[in-house]
Amino acid sequence: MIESAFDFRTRFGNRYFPNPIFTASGCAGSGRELSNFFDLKELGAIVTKSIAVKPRSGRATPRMAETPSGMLNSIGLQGPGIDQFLENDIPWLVSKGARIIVSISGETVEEYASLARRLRGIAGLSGVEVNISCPNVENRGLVFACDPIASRAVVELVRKNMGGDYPMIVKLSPDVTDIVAIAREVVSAGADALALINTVLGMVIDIEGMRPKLAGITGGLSGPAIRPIAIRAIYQVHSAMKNIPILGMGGVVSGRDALELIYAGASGVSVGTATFGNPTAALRIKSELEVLLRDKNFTSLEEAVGAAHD
Ligand code: RRO
Repeated sequence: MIESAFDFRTRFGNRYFPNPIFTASGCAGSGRELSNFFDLKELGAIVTKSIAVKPRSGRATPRMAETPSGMLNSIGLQGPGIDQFLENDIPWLVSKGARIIVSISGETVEEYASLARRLRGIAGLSGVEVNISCPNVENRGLVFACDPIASRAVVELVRKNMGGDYPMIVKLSPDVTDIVAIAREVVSAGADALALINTVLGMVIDIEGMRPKLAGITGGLSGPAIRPIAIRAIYQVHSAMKNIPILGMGGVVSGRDALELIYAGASGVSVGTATFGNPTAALRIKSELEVLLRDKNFTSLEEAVGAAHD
């Protein structure tokens, strides 16, 4: 049987990706473990765990808890710091032929600026995710994405220091009253695209111990429990700015889930928590999505983006 032509590509800023299924930052490190299961080139891109200026050991344990249809984490940006990351992880990912989106996170606007300077002109990158929405910082006042002025300051400085070689995708928090207002602010400050959504702030109490289950007390909720929140955020932002690409994430475990995010307005879909249960989840979701789109007679992914809107 001859397969009909189908264009599965997606675009963020000035880059094309062969398909829209990416890893979600924080759920696959820099891809080393996943590469034991499949060729990283098969995915649209690998989005690395958010990297900070200095090495960080993260928050105290326990820092993960299972919840109904979800998972709570309070990792606290554990990682090797930008120097080690650029020395070890980027060359390794380049050697695997993966398309790489580096996620960065800082505690001050100056830290974001310095991370952006380090990424300027690095060969082999396909984009930078500016994570301004980590829920697991000691001081909630440091969740830049909850404040339009702080969000703008970070995005403007990253753009200025990073230059325009690769797309800047800014990751927002659903824990705000008006996500469209924050989205407008970061886009006018220079973001090429948006990543929606980071985890939702949550908490679990151990009724035997009568204490919070996480040492960090609160954590970020992910998994299918938050999918309707992701759909809502993507739909609202896509309604307001149709030509800004959205990388959607939040509880995607099947091709049908990915299609739901795409119909809401996502141009790409990251798979995160599902990977913990099955390391090949993203690859399966990619095939399921392609079959679904073809069955529904789409000739390209692009035609399906935002299809749930008028
Ligand atoms: O490292 C974390 O605790 C973390 C980060 Br940076 C983030 O963006 N979202 C999340 O749920 N956890």
